Amino acid sequence: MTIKKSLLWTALSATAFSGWAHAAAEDNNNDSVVVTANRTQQPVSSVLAPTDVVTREEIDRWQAKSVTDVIRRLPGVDITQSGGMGQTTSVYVRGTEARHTLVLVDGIPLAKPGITGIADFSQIPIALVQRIEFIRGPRSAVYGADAIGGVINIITQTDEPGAQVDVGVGSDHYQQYDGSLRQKIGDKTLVTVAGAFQDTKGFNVQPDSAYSVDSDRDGFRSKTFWAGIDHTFNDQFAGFVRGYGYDNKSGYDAGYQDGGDERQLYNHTYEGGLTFTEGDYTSQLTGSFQKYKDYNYASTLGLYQSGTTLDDMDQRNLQWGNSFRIGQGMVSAGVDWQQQKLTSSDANASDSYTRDNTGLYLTGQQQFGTVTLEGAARGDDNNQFGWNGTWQAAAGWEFIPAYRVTLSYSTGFQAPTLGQMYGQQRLYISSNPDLEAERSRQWEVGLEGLSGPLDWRLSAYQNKINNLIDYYYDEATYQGSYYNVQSATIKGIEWTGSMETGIFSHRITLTYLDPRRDQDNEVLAHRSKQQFKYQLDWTMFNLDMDIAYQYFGKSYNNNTNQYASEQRRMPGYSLVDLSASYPVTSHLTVRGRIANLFDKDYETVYGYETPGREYYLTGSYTF
Ligand code: B12
Repeated sequence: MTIKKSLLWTALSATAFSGWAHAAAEDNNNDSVVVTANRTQQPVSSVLAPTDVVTREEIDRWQAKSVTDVIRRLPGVDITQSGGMGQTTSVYVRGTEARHTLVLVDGIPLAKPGITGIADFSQIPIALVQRIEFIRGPRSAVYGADAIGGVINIITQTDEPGAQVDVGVGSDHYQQYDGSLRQKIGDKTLVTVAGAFQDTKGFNVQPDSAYSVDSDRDGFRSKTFWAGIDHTFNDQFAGFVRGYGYDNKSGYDAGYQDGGDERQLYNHTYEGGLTFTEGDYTSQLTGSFQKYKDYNYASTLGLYQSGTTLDDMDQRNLQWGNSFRIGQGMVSAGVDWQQQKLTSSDANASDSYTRDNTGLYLTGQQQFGTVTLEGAARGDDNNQFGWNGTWQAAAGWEFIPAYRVTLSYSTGFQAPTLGQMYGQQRLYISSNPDLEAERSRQWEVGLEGLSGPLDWRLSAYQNKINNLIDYYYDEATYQGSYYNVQSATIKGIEWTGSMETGIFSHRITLTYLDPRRDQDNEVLAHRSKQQFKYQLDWTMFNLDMDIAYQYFGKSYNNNTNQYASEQRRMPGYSLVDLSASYPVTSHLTVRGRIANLFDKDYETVYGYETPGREYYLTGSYTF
C-alpha cells in the first residue's frame, strides 16, 4: 500500500504537499501518480481525499489469491463473505452499504447484473489486477452514481514489458497457472497477452444444512484472458484497444433439495481509447462494451432445466475527458454516457430493461502557496429516475511544513437498479417506478503530517444518507418490493500511519465507526465498530517477508425487521497472514503463504463457514 506522501517527502519541494510542481518528474514513478481522484493523472500528494494505491508487486508479495484478499487490508473496509473463494462477497467502505462503493475497471464502472446493485468482488479474477487505487469518501461529483462510500479503481494495464509464468498450489486442492507476455514492437507499440487459470475444490460453506446435496465442497474455478495493444502514433496521439474476459464457476449451498447451488458467470469486455496531448492540455475518448451472463442453477438438475436463472447484461460506456494543467493545478471536464440493458429470466418469467444515463462533470484543483483548493460538480440525466446534481468542495492548508489540515464537504447519490425500479418477476419482486435515488452528504476533517519517520493521517467524518432503499417481502402476496424508507448517519474516525524502522516497514490502520439507522438508532449490520490493521514487511538475506494482522471488532448479522425482532451479535475476530518470497535465481522466485495462521474459526455471515488455515506455494519465472 502506498500511503500518500511517502515518496514525495523525499523530493521536498517548496511545500511538502506541493505535488503539482513535481508532477512531471513523478510521472516516471508509477506509485506516486494516481488517476482516480479527478480522472486525470495527478501526484497522490495533491489529492485531498484519503487515497491508497496497491501495486501488482505488493499483490505478488502478499500472495493475494483474490481481490477480496487485497481489499480486506485497506483502511475503512469491512468484508462479509458467504464462504470462501468465489462465494458472494460484500465490501462496506466507511460503514456505507455494499452497493455504495463505485467499482471501476480501468476507469469505467463495472457492470452489475444483479438486482441488489452490489459489485460482487468474489468474481473479479486477481490475475486481471495490475494496480488498485482506492479513495475513501464520496466521489459522485466526479463519477456520478454509486460513489457514496468510496471508489475502487482496478487497473488491468501496465506498461512494463516482460514475460512471466506462475504456477501455484495450495490447500483445498488449490491450483493456479498464469502467464503474461508484454512485448514492445519498435518503440511505439506495446502488445500484451495474458491468461490465467485458478481452481479450488473449496470446502463446505454450510455444513449445518439438513440437505444431503449441501454436504459437498463448494469450489471455484476461473479462467481469464486479457489481450491489448497500446500504440503511440506521434507526440500528440496515442491509442489502445483491449479485450478481456473471464469464465467462472462456483458451487454453493441451496438449503433445499434441487435448489440452485451452482453459479456460472461469463464476462467479456472490449475497450478502445484515443488520447490527445498538446502542452498542458490532454483529451481522452474511451469506449467500452461489457457483456455479463450470470447463471444460477441446481447441480442436481443441470444448467438446462426450468429452475435455471439468468441475468444477462450489456453495458456500453463512452467517456470523453479533458484536462488542462493551469498554474499549480488542473481543471478537468467531460461527458460520460452509459447504456445498460438487462434481461433477467428463468423458464417461466423474463424481464427486460434498458437505461441511458448522461453525465457532465467539471473538477478543479489549485494550489496557492500553502493552501490547496479543490472543487467538483456533476449533473446526471437518467432516463428513468431523472436528474441528479452532486458537488464537492475541499480545502487543505499546510499550516506548518509537513503538516496539513483538510476540510471537505461532498454530496453523493446511488441509483436504484433496474430490477429494483421495474420489478423482477423471476424473484417475485414487484416494480416501484417511484423509487428515488439514495442521497448522501458527508463532512470530513483531516489532519496529516510527517512526524519523524511516521507518515500519518487522522480523519473524522460524518455521512448522512437519505432515501435508503430497503427490501420488504410481503408474506400474504409472496411479493417482494424495494422502497425508500430510511436514513442513516455514519460517524467515523480513522487513523492511518506508515513508517520505516531499519529494515522494517510498518503500516497501521485504526478505525472507529458508529453507523446507525436514524429511525431507531440501531447499529447497521455487518460493520465492526472497531478495526485494527497492521502490516509488517521486511527483507533479510534476500527473503521478503510480510505479516498482516487484521482485527475486526464485534458486529451484528442483521438489522431488526419483519422477521427478526433482535439483532444477532457476531463476535469480533483477528486474522494473521504470513507470506515469504525468495528469489532463487534472478528469474525464479518462490513464494509461500500461510493464510489465517492461527486457524481462527470465525464467520462474517451467520451460518456460513470461512476458510481455516491455508497453505500456498507459488513459483514465478520471469523472462
Ligand atoms: C435476502 C437475500 C436475497 C434477496 C436480497 C434482497 C435485498 N435486500 O436486496 C434477493 C431475493 C433479491 C436475493 C436474490 C438472489 N440471491 Co440471495 N440472498 C439473500 C440472503 C438470504 C440474505 C442477504 C444478506 O443478508 N446477505 C448477507 C450480507 C452479508 O450482505 P449484505 O450486503 O447486507 O446483503 C446484500 C447481498 O447479500 C445481496 N445479495 C443477495 N443475494 C445475492 C446474490 C448475489 C450473487 C450477489 C452478488 C448479491 C446478493 O443482497 C443483500 C442486500 O443488498 C443471502 C443468504 C445469507 N444469509 O446471507 C442469500 C444469498 C446471498 N443469495 C444467493 C443467491 C444465489 C441469490 C440469487 C442468485 C438467486 C437466484 N437464482 O436468482 C439472486 C440474485 C441476486 C442478485 N445477483 O442480484 C446466495 C449466493 C450464493 C453464492 N455463494 O454465490 C446466498 C448466499 C444464499 C445461499 N444460497 O447460500 N437474495
